[in-house]
Amino acid sequence: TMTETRAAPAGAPGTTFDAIVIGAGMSGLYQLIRLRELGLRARVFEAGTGVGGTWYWNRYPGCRFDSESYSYGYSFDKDLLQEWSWSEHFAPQPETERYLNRVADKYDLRRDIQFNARVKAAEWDEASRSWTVTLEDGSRHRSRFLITAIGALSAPTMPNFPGISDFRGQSFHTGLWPKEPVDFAGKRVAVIGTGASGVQTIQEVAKMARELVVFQRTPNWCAPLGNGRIAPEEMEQIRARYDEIFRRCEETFSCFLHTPMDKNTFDASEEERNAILEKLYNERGFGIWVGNFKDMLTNREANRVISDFVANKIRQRVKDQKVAEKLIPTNHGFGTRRVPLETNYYEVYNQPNVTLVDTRETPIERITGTGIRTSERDYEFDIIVYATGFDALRGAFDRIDFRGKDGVTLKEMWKDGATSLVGMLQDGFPNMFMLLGPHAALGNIPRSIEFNVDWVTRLLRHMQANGLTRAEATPEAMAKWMDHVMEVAKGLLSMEVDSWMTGVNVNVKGRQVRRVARYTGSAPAYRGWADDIAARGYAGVALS
Ligand code: N01
Repeated sequence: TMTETRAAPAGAPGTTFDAIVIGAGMSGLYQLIRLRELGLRARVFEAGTGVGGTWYWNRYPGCRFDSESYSYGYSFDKDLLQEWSWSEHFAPQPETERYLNRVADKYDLRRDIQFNARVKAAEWDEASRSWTVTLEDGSRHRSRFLITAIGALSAPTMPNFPGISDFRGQSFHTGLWPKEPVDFAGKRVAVIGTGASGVQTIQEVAKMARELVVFQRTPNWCAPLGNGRIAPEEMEQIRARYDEIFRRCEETFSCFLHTPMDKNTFDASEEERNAILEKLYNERGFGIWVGNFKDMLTNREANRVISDFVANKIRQRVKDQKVAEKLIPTNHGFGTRRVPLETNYYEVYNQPNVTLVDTRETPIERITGTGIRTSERDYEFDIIVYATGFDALRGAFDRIDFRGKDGVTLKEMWKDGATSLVGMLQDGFPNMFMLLGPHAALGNIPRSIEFNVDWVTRLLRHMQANGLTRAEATPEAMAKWMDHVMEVAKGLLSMEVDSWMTGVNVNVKGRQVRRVARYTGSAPAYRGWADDIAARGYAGVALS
């Protein structure tokens, strides 16, 4: 019965499993379901106390999807799709966390998940062809296969200001938000950072705080989310269209419902162009970014057209033109960094209780016991919110001491930047499979997760069927894939810009010179590469 299995010791020290999965977010949960289907003894180690990954840790006010809810959920279970209702076109975090808990319940997943279990190290042993995983509590666990489900944006980073621990008020990083509600009413609040997390936070906190000061270093190009509630009848219609919705996601460049138009910017007359941009700006979701003219992110002149269009929108929406100009990016074009989607974000700066501080003009010098000191003055706060982002793409890998063949560490292997074979394998690290590893397709992430999990599952099934116990990417296949990763990034305006997408987080490290941090090709091209490897009997993966 359920009670008996729940009562079983969760990974008694020294237990041996067929597969260990690190992380119980969207990747880890789905992988566990598939591992069970293969009849494998699997154990998931999760640092948090609940399932959900991103949707467990990021509980800041305003946190929600930027992908349409119904394109974001799992697609593998038709019953689940029919049973679940999304309340909004872009569901808020509590709903997504409930959804993932529902999945965990439906499949009785928790009995194979050990919570409060942060993985510290993982070491390959060639003789036994197995991994030894060490948790922070010192316990060690062995398994044939090691699957990392640790996320691409999961290692939060703090700024390097002095005095952070001196602050006597409350302070929070958006990506490590407490479970207990934070009361902003009547409080003086600072938000540092204006990426997607900062923008979502600012919109909400501005409604509650007595005083809100936003510390912005680099403005981002934001565009309207166009959210709305989904009435029950509309949800019925969506449910009836799920096959079509997921087929669409499979065809598009980044697995969103939106994809670039088959048209260049200057193919359209100025009048036509403005009409198209106006429509995209007022539409729901990422259309303005990933559903725009197809040359917008490669042709500098085309990019100027859309940048000017959005700059004018900001000028129209913000009353004080000095503030408006501060909110308009000047060092990068529209869409060359991740576009935060917003609901009345710009209007927040028209409120009397909200101030914008440009930290390029007046840099933050330190955090004090009572607030923040800039080069200009001291500010007093009750709450400081750090919306300062993540050590993206590989930060979660760097936190774990991975040791592969001959004791080589993954850090050493990646000292000039991460490498991979289709984002999932790394030579020197046999039987380790990365879900959403470096160079996996990102975009609408769950679509990529499902593809990665299915690909790994298929490889495991192939190994089972053929009595194989060891899989390792070949250096030749790795080199070929990495050439492709470099090749597709050529000519992209986004490659000229510092952001987590180019692997830059100035609190941690600067730009990689020799390698590309993220796969910038299309999701169909990515899947094509990975499927081709499988179709050719795992060419490029040495199996024995
Ligand atoms: O992180 P970010 P994020 N002094 O790196 C600033 C996904 N996401 O958590 O640009 C001053 O984008 C930093 O300034 P600058 C989404 O993919 C999705 O917001 O480096 N400022 C920047 O403004 C997103 O792209 C959703 O100059 C400092 C901010 O902090 C990704 O996660 C919602 C600083 C960091 O922005 C990351 O977003 C939220 C310093 N020392 C996030 N250090 C949804 O779709 C950093 N900053 C639901």
